Amino acid sequence: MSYENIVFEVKEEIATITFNRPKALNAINSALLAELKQALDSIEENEEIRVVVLTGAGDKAFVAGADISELASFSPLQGKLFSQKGQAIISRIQALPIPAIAAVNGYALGGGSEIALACDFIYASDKATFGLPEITLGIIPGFGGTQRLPRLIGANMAKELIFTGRLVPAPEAAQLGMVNKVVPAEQLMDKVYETAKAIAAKGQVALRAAKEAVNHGLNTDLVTGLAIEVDAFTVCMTSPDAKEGTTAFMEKRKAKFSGKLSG
Ligand code: DAK
Repeated sequence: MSYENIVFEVKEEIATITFNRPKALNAINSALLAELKQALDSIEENEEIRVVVLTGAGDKAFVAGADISELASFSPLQGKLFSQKGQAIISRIQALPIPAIAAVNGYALGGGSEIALACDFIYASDKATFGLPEITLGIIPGFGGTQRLPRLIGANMAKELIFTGRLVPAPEAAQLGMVNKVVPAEQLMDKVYETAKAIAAKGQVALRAAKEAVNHGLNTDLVTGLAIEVDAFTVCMTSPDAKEGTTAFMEKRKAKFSGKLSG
């Protein structure tokens, strides 16, 4: 499949998905969703890819939400299909076995914030703006915003933002705990790739186990979560990377992980 609404690149074990409809501030339409699904399929099928970065084309927007002109033209059933597809595809970002980093370079509004929230963490440029303004359109966030935002920043703050639709500049989003790091716009991608490379160099079994343990644990009580951690830890102990990591420490050298899922 060729891509027209996103750019999909893989370089040095890091995949980058760039939302690419700059004339519409990278708004999400059905065609973009289909291409995002295709890119996620390619990532899941390629064990060489260790980290995925999501960002937006141009210097103005990450993603300015669902494409309002397309939304306005939908029949109820088309709207339902768009919503089902959108939720499923965006949830797949969170469910990817490898880490996903959002590099938010501008407006991340509505579905754009929701895509960023489905990533494992967010770095933002100092020019970025977040927000769930759906309420001003007479709708509510429909791509996971009512669920992921309160889990990240707490119910009361999330409710205030969802009820008012207020836009939040990146430094405030960082204070709220939505964003891990805010950097000058021109340094954003360098900082993101620096972190992506550091993560990609780690043992692949441990990385996947860590992501799964955190994600599954958040959906359950502490006792069950701790049991999930035990299982994930056990999986790590079966991997050659665990042997290499501990041996390297004893030998006072840097670990050389295999980068493989099996021995
Ligand atoms: N959709 C379509 N086009 C958009 C767009 C969007 N979301 N955002 C911007 N554009 C287009 C503008 O129409 C304009 O196009 P031209 O007029 O040049 O042809 C171009 O991008 C540049 O935008 P502006 O001229 O407006 O640029 P400004 O700098 O003045 O303003 C802005 C930037 C981001 C503040 C403004 O464009 C804006 O407010 N955009 C809309 C943001 C928004 O409300 N986003 C939330 C969309 S609602 C669902 C699940 C999920 C969703 C819905 C349903 N189901 C479960 C059913 C999700 C909903 C949303 O995301």
